Amino acid sequence: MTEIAGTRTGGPALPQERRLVTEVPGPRSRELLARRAEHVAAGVGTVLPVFVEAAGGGVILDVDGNSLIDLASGIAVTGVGNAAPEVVDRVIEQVQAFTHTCFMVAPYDGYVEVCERLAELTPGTHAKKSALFNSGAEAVENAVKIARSATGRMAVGVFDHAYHGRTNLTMAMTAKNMPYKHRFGPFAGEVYRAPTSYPFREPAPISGAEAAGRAIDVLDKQAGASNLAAVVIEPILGEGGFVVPEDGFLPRLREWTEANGIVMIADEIQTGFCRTGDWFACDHEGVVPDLVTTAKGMAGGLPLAAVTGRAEIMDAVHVGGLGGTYGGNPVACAAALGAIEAMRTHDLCGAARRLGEVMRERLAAVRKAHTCVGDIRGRGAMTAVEIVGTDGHTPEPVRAGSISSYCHSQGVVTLTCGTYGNVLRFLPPLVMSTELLHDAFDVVAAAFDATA
Ligand code: PLZ
Repeated sequence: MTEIAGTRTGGPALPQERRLVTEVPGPRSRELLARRAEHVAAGVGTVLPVFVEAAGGGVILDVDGNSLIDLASGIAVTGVGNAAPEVVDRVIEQVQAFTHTCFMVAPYDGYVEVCERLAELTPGTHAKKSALFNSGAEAVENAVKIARSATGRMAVGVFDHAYHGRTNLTMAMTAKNMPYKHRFGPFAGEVYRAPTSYPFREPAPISGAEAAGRAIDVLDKQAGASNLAAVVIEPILGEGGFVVPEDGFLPRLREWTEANGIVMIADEIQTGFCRTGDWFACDHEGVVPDLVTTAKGMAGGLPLAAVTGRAEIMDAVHVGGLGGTYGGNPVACAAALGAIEAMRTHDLCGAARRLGEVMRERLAAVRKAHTCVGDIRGRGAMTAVEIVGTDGHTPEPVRAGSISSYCHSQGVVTLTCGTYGNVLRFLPPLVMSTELLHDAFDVVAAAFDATA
């Protein structure tokens, strides 16, 4: 594929550096922002004020020639790096062969191969099957459909601070009103919400098993264990603030769901595919859910999502009950196979752990000078810092926003999250060098000083 390699404009060959040649946003980005304002619906928000020309490895090149360090990965998607060669080569090969037949009309092997990989990589050694979809929200909806069909029950248990998507059912499952649900109701019924384990915000220390007991009590009282088709949980909260539950929380929930015939669905859409330093966040405590939802990191930037789980649960649905025109599109499947190959050959789980250590070390140094650092948390390359007031507790979303905006102006792409909007989260591509990450964190550290 040398002739194709010669025409590459993005990917890891882009100089891996932060380089500002104009103010951010520059004149060309400003022009495009004006066109965007005229033609794109206002409800679609954007974090970064620059338009993209190319991206690769750990940088994003904007239309004014600025090279920004990417600490977002398109919200935990391009873990393998933007335009990763393994992804690009397979996509080109596939797109030249055929772009679409619809797997429900005429099948192709890429779909089956992705399902094989998912069976190998997701937690547990039991017989598994998968179904492929286009987005995370669609995967979560389908996981619930499958659990309902398999159990003949209707109720769904979810947690405080959860994020599961923007469709009607997944809005109901998502905890936060603004911006996800505001004025969009009525929402789907039979969704019951339980407290999670949020170590930093517990009024008093509570063990993981106790926090699980507290959740189980709510679900049992409000829905009734025998009415629950599924309990859906993000093993580490994503949009909700990168909250890592106390050890023992997930295992206790697993025990209870198993004992009560409730399908445990792990939403690994943000945590999956090496991000946390394991293939999946559930691996950390050896928890084996019945179903796992995946998307984001799986396909190196192409839209692909999956539900993977126990063969007998997956097969409970009648033939024709699952599908969609584009689900498991051949180009997206080719991208996933390339991305998974890249994760394996470059040991991106190991890379995620190393990047995480650097980030936590740098944030610990920031904490010494800034009392607004309430909590540093996460796992692997899914790391965050919660920003609080002088009382060490009150959420400070404005300060978090200013720190993030300062980073953008200096050429570092950062994101915020959290129920209170006061969490800065860092999701670098897993292929980023530690040198580049250090450069990015020099800016992050300066942002704390500049906004103090
Ligand atoms: N489940 C755990 O993190 C997507 C949302 C960005 P889709 N998170 C990013 C936004 O503001 O829309 C997500 C997730 C978890 C489900 C989803 C939904 O995945 O591919 O965005 O539908």
